Amino acid sequence: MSEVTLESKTKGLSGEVRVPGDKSISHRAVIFSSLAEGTSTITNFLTGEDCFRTVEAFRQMGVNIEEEGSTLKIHGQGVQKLTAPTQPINFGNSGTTARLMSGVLSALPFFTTAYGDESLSKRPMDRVVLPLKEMGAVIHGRNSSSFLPLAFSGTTLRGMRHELKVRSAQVKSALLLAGLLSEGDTTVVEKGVTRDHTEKLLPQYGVDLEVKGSEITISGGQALSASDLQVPGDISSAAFFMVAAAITPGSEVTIRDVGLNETRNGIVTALERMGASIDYDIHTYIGDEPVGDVRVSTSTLEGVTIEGELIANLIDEIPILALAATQAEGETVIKDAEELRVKETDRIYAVVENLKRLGADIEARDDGMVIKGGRALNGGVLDSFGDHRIGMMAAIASLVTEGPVTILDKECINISYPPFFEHLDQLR
Ligand code: SPQ
Repeated sequence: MSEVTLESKTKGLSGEVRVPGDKSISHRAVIFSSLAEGTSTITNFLTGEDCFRTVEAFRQMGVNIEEEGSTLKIHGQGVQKLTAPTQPINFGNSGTTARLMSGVLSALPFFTTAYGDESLSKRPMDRVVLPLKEMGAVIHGRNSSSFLPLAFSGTTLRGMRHELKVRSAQVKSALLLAGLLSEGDTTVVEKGVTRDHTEKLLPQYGVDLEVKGSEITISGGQALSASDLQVPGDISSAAFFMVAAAITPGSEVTIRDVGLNETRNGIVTALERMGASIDYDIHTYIGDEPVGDVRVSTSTLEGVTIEGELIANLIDEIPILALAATQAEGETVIKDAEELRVKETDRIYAVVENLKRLGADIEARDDGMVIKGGRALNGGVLDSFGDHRIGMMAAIASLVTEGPVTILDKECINISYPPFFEHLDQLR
C-alpha cells in the first residue's frame, strides 16, 4: 500500500491550473460513441482508472478504441455489431461503469458477466437491477442480484415508466440507456434533480429525448451517430483547489475551463454561502455544457447548513467541503446526505474518522455530519480507505495542519485525478 507524507503549512497557493476532464462526461462519451456508428474523437478525456473501465468494457465487446494521451478515437459500428465478451468484464472501482453498463448489457442480445473490486462489490446494484428486471431484463447475481458479480442474459426489453426511489444520476442514466435499446418508450421520473449530462449529451449523438420537469422520455430503437466532443474540466476535481485556496492563508488560484453545469455547481454555491472569495465566468459552451474559469482567494469562512436540493448538486464534494468547514467560524451542518454511506467507501465515516484524527470537532449523523469550525488542526496519519476523494481531501488538509500529514493508500487518487500531486506542487 503506497503512502505519502506532506509537509504542513504551505505559505499560500498561487497560479493557474487546468484540471483533467470531467469523469461523468468521459464515461458517457465512451458509452455513446461505442454504441454509435462512425468515428468519434473525444479530447480532454479523463485518463483516470475509472473511465478506462468503461473503455475496456467496450473493447471486450469488439469496439476499436485508440488512445493518444487524453484523446480517444472511438470507431463505433453501431449496437448491432457489438459482440459477446469471452471473459467477465471488470468494472474495477467504478460505480458509474457498473450502473450505466448494467443498463446497456441488459439489452444486448448476448450473455455477459461482470464483477468489481472489493469496494464496488459492496455498493448496491439493486437500485438498477430491480427496475431493469421490470423492463424484462434477465439478471442474476449475488444476494438476489443486489451486488456484483452480476450475469446478464441479454434479451429484448420493453420500455416503461419508472418512478425513481433513489435520487441518482447513475440509475436515471442506466434506465435511459436501457430504454434507448428497448422496444417502445421509456419515461424516467426523477425523485429530485441530479446531474443531467446524459440528457445533455445524447442529442449530440442524434438521439431525441424529451425533458419535461422531472420526467425524461426516450424512444427505443434510435440509432446513434458519431460525434466529436471536448470534455470540460471536472468540477469535482476543481473543488479540491477551490477549497485549498479558500482556506490556505495568502492564496489566489484560478482554475481554467471547468464544467459549470447547473446540476453540478453546488460547491460554488456552498462556498459562496460560507463567505468565500470566489467568482467565475462562463466563457464558452461545449454542446449544452457551460464552461468557465473559477477564481478563489483566501477568505474568512462561516459555518452553514447544507441540505435538501443542494446535496445532489455537490454530493461528491462533501468530503472537501467538510474540511473547509473545520476552518470556518461557527457550526456547519450537512444533512440529507445518506447516499454518502454507499459511495466508494462510507464517506460519512471516512471523513469524520480522518478529520477527528487531525483534532477537528466533528460528529457523524446518520445522513451527514456536524462540524464546529475554528479549531487548529494538527498533523497525523490519515487513511484514504481506498477512496480517491478521501485521499485528496487528506492531501489538501496538510495545507492547514500544524504538523505533516501522511496519507495511506494514495494510489486510489489515480481513479479520478492522476496528475493531482503534480498540480498541487505547481500551485504550492
Ligand atoms: O462512479 P462512482 O464510483 O459512483 O463515482 C462517484 C465519485 O465520487 O466520483 C461517487 F462515488 O460519483 C458519482 C456520483 O456520486 C458519479 C455519477 C455519475 O457519473 O452519474 C453520479 C453520482 O452518483 P449517484 O449514485 O448519485 O448517481
